[in-house]
Amino acid sequence: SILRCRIRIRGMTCTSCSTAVESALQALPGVQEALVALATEEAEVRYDPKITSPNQIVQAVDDSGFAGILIS
Ligand code: 9UX
Repeated sequence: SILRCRIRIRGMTCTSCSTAVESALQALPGVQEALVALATEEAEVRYDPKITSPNQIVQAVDDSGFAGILIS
C-alpha cells in the first residue's frame, strides 16, 4: 500500500530550486509521486513504505542542499 507524507522545505528561492528537489525526490527508490510547491515550501510525496520511509525522504531533501522537516 502506498502512503503519503508532507515535508516542509526551507531554503528554496526560485523555481529551479523546487524543480531540483522535486527531481531528487522522484529519483528516490520507493517514491511513486513527488510534488514540490515553492510558494508553500511544501512537498507532498507518495511512497511505498516497504522500500523507503519519511526519514529517508527528508534526508534526500537535505542531500539536495535544502532543509527538510517532516510535517505529517
Ligand atoms: Mo535558483 Mo536555488 O537561481 O538554490 S536554483 S536560487
